[in-house]
Amino acid sequence: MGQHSAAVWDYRAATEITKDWNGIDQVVLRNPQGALARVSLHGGQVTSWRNEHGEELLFTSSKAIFKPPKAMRGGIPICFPQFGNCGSLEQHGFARNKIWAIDDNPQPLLPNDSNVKSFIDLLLKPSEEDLKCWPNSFELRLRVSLATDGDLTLTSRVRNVNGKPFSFSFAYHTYLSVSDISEVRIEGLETLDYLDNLCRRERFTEQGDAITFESELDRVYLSSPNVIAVLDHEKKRTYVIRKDGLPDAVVWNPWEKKSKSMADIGDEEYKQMVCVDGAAIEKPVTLKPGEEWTGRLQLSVVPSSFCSEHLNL
Ligand code: TA6
Repeated sequence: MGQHSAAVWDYRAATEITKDWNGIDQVVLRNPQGALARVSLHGGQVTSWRNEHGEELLFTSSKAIFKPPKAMRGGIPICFPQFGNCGSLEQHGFARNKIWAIDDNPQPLLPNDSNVKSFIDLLLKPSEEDLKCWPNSFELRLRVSLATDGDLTLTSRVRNVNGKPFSFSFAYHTYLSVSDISEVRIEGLETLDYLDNLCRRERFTEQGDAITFESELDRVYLSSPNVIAVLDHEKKRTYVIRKDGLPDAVVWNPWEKKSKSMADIGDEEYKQMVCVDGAAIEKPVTLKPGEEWTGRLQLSVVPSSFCSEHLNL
């Protein structure tokens, strides 16, 4: 019997660099089953994550402005070194509005990365302009990886490159694609305290046995568990968000009125999206010279039946 040669996975072919519609480099990651992720060097932003059937799992607004320096509305913008507009910088910080570089000195894969089939390492260092508005000597590295089972993992490392100590907040501003926001349930955030951005960031305690949506919702859940489930009723599938180094979770849907006031989202598109962001907001991260912080986010999709039986939320 002929020997079936074990197909050797070509990592380099699985990570392709192309140009996007603005002529900006983007990296396409693929796995053997046909799943795919796209990462733009504009902002280090994941702009697409598709399963092996080609279904898009991240929301992208049909009216997104794909023009620097504005971040594209959708995908996973990187919010650093500030979340929100409570500091001196632009809303959600400058990282998502800068052109990143491909890190030509990436860390090797680790033994527990055995199921990673394609990855890219990006690097953001402050420009002279950045140092004028945020005078801190940092390096921000982002690894985006796609695994055999289609899971998408983002690992960010912020290092204080021997400057004075500095503090920052951080969020993976994750726009998940959903069938109908009014039939979405989020599990794992029950009983937590949250800051309500619709009530001057006042602190409340979640009373519900899950988060559901009937109007605009904009909250930062504090000290949240590292596993959160976002159930899409119509598709009977659940996004499982696993995080590490990211104690808080932002949940946001603009609903109808806010959407109509935003130029870069369709009036009805709020129905097809929900933001659930792994974040470090309530207690900013402080790094002394030479110290490094790591924030990791893993996104999976499972049948909702699996979720309720196997995820002890
Ligand atoms: O909580 C999420 C949030 O801060 C909302 O208040 C809303 O502003 C959203 O982020 C979108 O922000 P962006 O700057 O991406 O338009």
